[in-house]
Amino acid sequence: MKRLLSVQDISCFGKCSLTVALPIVSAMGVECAVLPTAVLSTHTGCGFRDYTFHDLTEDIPQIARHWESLGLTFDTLESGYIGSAHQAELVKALFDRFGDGAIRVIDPVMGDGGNYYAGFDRHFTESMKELCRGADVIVPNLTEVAFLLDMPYCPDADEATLRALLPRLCEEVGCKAAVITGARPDTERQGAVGYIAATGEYCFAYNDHVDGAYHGTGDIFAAVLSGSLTRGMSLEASMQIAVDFTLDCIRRTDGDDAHYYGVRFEEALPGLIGRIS
Ligand code: PXL
Repeated sequence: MKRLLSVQDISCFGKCSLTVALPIVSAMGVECAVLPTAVLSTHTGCGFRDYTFHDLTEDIPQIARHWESLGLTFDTLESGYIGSAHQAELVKALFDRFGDGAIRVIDPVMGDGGNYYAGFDRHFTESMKELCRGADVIVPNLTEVAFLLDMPYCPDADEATLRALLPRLCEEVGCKAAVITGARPDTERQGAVGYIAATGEYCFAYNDHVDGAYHGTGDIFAAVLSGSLTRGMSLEASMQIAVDFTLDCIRRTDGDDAHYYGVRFEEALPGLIGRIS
């Protein structure tokens, strides 16, 4: 069995980061180890206020030391929400320590809808860029692309624009491949566009567009992509599985106002298991 390490926060309520990565990666038949970067009572979006935030930065080197003493290795290293610039440096060191032969997937979680999430700024972007350097795949949304490339947010970037941005991302960030999520080639479709720097190959994965904002879907996309890559699927095949699963989660949540904080991904898991087995 392959083993993946997921490094991101645990938002106790709200269905994002580790509370989606762990069940999704496990459902895909990949062993999922976790390194929580912080414990929050809820995530920081969807109008949640007064949430608790317990930072676990100081635990990271101790956990790494213990794992090293056990001789643990990972097939894939995945990171998502990172709480601070200092924490990004420690995660980078951790990935360097356990990176031998591992696929590194970095979701540079910083914002959405053109805005930073609470607590992030331009200074943090520089640290996130540093963490992305050397990654096998980075998975930014269009907001994060704007921050990484220090350019205006283009929510309606067409395919030609996205094609131009992808090699720039690989070059400026120093990663081997980039996948931009939330791509809208036209009004009907939505999905992801990718680029592999070594070969100059472009990858496309689209499905139907559904209006609205759905919290946690970036984390879900990254978890499925990481799980599929770990299982040895190509980047394009992994992107398509991730796009289709994310859409399935959105469709099941569309119109359910009680689920304003996250998607009903649990009901979509059997379909994901069927698809990969
Ligand atoms: O889904 C991204 C994410 C992860 N973790 C925390 C967040 C967010 C987005 O708001 O607040 C704590």
